[in-house]
Amino acid sequence: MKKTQSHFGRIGQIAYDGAKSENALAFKHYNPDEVVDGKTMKEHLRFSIAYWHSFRGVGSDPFGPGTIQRPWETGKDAISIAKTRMDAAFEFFTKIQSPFWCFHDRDIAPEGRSLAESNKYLDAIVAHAKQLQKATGVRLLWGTANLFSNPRFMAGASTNPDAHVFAYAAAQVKKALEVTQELGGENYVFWGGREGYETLLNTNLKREQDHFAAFLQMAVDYAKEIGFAGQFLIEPKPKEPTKHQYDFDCATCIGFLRTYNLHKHFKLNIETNHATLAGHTFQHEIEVAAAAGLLGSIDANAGDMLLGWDTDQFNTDVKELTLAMVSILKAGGLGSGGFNFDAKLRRQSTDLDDLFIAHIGGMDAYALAFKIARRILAEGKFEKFVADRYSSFDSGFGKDIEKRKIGFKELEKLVIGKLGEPTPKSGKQEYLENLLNQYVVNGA
Ligand code: XUL
Ligand code: CO
Repeated sequence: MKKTQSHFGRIGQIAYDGAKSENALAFKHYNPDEVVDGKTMKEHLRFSIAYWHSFRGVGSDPFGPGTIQRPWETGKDAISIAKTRMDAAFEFFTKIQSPFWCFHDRDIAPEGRSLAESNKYLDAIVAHAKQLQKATGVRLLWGTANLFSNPRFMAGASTNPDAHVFAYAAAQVKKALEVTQELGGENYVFWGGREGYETLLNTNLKREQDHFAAFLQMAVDYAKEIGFAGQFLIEPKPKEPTKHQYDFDCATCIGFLRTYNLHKHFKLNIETNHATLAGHTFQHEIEVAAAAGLLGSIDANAGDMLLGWDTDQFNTDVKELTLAMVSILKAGGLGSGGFNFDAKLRRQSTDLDDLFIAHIGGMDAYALAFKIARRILAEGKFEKFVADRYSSFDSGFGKDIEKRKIGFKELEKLVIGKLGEPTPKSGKQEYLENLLNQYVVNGA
């Protein structure tokens, strides 16, 4: 990044200004350098910026073209525009104090007329990204391949009925893995773009799922061959673009990975709006992944409860995020994962400021939720309530059930004998909801 050139005019580095600040361009809760338990907030939260939304998104929707124009989108050819855009991106990552970024291969470099030409373009931009990473200290949380935009992938990539398309997708992921490794990527994501179907009238579901598993195994094998040590992540989503996506939700992915003996090589990248599209809460998906030991990373966003599609909004719902943070912290954190803002500006948010304001809001909401969640866990009220609720399994016949030492016959004898009818015990839902509200209102 040339020190002299700023793509963001008067906007400097965003600073922490405290909870009472009225400055729209300051953090109110995210203090990147604040040390909590021996680690800075920056290290705890591992925020990441999504290149596709923040630097390729223009606000287009099915009813109209883009509304957002960026001053850096000029240059003599596609490669030089891509480089200038990337300079602007790294300036933004630095100014917003995000330690990580994420990309799809085709976000950062233009697609060529052949795969060889696309790879050449990608190499040129990756070399540029490597310099920028070195100059700024910003790291790559994950890389991925876009296997859904080009018309060749209209019927899917690894689940395409045409083996030729499968081969193309394999070649593209091979390269995407190599460049992710080149940039020190800590993870590699598989979001199932068009891996699903529109109608079963033309689909062999079993064969497609077998092919999908074969594809993932090839990725595992190739990563081993080249010594890529990053974590593989699958990102569940129930629908959109296809009517039915194979990676429907966390539970479906866990079943799929275990069926094909891939679970040792993958974890899950949970996106809030994908959880809600599947009819789940964000926290539910985190708990399901954590219970299977597969909690990997988060695509941090929100949907709109009144709309049935993936609106990818910035999440400012502190209560929802507090619940998510409690579950994440209880599970031991995200490891090599992080919170990636897979979120875009609304179509009418056309100012350059809006890009900062949106990320500030998201970062602040996660930071506040993180602190509230830590207080909740330190005080242990919910955990104690839940532990007491299950305490009948801590001793006696309850313990024998958990230890698998007892069966139907013994339990029948107990019920007919000394146990009789169970006494009802309140679940105290309203009490717990009120308690949660108190934590959220009182804040950090
Ligand atoms: C699509 C989505 C993707 C993945 C990466 O809904 O979330 O951007 O995160 O391919
Ligand atoms: Co995503």
